[in-house]
Amino acid sequence: MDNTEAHEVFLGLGSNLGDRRENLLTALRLLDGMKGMDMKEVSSVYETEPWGVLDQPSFLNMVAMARTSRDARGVLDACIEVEEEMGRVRERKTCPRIIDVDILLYDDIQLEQEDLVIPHPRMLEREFVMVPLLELRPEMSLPGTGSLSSCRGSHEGDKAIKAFEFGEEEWHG
Ligand code: PH2
Ligand code: MG
Ligand code: MG
Repeated sequence: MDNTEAHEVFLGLGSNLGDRRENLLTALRLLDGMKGMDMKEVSSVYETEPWGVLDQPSFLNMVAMARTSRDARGVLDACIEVEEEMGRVRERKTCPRIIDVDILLYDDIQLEQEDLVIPHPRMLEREFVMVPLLELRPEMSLPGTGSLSSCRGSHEGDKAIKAFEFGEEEWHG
């Protein structure tokens, strides 16, 4: 038996290609079904304007919290496996994608590796991350940065519009 309760990981999910709602749901179910991953909480789903490269379709974004027995690298493997299983094609870094799953936070670790930086280095600037994250954890603090509630003023949701919520029975197998 693995200890799936050991660590808490927050994931950012996004889709701006195909059936975006279905893509998010498929990703949640696949992640929940992976060894050592137990999906616990999901935020509402937000319609968001593309950030960075503007010339692409708008996104649906959400944040999910899972308990896991995997280490951070193992969670990254799970994220990539789900993206690949869903047929994501990595062309340019910024092109439209059926699914993107990023690690935002893993317990309170700070990690800086070539392909894995935790906390996610750009999350504080991104409404499509901060609005759903603060929905789940209004009192969240970030290792190395402190309380996030001070960020709330600059993330009032004007570019992340709440679209709908999934029912737990939809994503919890
Ligand atoms: N992801 C990006 C770049 N820009 N914009 C929105 N609204 N949502 C995303 O998930 C997103 C983005 C790169 O991962
Ligand atoms: Mg991303
Ligand atoms: Mg990614």
